[in-house]
Amino acid sequence: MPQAIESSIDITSFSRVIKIRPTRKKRMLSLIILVQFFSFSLAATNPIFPCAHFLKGVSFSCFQNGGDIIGVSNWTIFERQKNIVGRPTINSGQQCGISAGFWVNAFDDIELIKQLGCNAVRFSVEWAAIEPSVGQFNQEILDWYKRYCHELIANGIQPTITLHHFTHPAWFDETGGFTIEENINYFERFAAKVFTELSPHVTIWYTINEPTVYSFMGYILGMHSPGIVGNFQQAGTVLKNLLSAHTRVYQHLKKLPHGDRTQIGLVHQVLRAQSYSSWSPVGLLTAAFLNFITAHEVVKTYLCSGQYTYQLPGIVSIKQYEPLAPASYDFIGINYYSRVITSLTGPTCLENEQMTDMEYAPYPEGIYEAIKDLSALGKPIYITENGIPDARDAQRAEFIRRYLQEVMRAREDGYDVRGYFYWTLMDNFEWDRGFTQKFGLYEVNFKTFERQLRPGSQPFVEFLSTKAPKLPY
Ligand code: GCO
Repeated sequence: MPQAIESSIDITSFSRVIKIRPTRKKRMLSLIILVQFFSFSLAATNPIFPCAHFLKGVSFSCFQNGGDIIGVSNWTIFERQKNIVGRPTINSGQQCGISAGFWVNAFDDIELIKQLGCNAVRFSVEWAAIEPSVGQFNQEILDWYKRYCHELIANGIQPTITLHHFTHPAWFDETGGFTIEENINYFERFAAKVFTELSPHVTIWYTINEPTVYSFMGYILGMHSPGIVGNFQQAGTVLKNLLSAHTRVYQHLKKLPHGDRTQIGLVHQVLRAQSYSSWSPVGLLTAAFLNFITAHEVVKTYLCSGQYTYQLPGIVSIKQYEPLAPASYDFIGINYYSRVITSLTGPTCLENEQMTDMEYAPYPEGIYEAIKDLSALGKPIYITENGIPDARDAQRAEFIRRYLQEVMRAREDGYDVRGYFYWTLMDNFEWDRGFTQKFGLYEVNFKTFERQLRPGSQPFVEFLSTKAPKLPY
């Protein structure tokens, strides 16, 4: 077991972790004093954003940008383990560490978000830092998040918050995590605590990021924490419990002060697989398998009717009915990257397409299809993630142009899309791939922590400079 990393978040502990130079330390100290001064005066006016305009922003998770700094998360345990074939769980044994230095640079980086021209940002809160041991909430870190929200608002950027983005305290996993239904209580208590602290300033909340990805990557493919391979029963149970957790948290938060003026939704990754050839059994079977584990219809049916059905004949059958589910989300967050084309030799692309740095080619029409598909639920949509891994920055500009065109086409066709968040602000820790995938609008030098805007990000900057459409409510 790793040691608890830090127990308090004073400037000294930050600097010890990141080894910043004294001049930088001084600059940061004055910045923190300044931020505290401003946050004090802002707290008096209780800043909040009215959701009147289309949101245009960037999305990131605190763990991916900053790692663990207080408390120990499931990913800190996971990244130190070996997988079932005895290799490090993360690409070449990499570890997240302090990643892009979020916990030190967060306030400076607001300037980067502002320079892009964003009117909103989506980020996650780190449960392991907020509740490092069971039932013990770290008020310092909650206050830090409060100041962070104030500072965003002071810069014209609306903070929107994800409560669970793949990471949680290691102690939660020790209790069985989301494999045990009763453990939802822990998450509900954490969510209520964060909401109570931050809802005076935050109107848009995402309960859980990508429940399906959490379930199949962690319990079927074993590539994400906790690294379990082929356990369909657990994968189905975890997905059920994550969806229940979403519904329960929604119901709970809505009853808290400010609940009625906030919008709360679930973030779902739409990932569809199709076979390159219509006759290759391997391609067809792989696509069917991927479509089963990515469980798109399971989530859609649950949200639409409250019926949860996770079934693979002879292997797993889990059913549950939750009558409150259809009335437990104000919007759907869609994470959309692309589709997967399967073949005998593995993932591929069509003749006129070019692979990204991951195992897929861009498929801009897919984001339109995802919007159209989930619009059937009758709720507003936010694109909560969309981006490209492209280390050479050769495809980024075209990717951004074409996907944004599709999102805007969907709006013109009458679909109720209320915002678009690009994944992601800067290069960061891409889970099992470590630091190999470059999704950032800003390139990060992980030795000096310098951030540099990639030329390919320009079309996004142009999009951000256009006036955000006013929403009709
Ligand atoms: C996910 C997550 C992000 C990823 C992003 C790029 O979709 O897995 O929400 O944390 O980093 O999608 O793969």
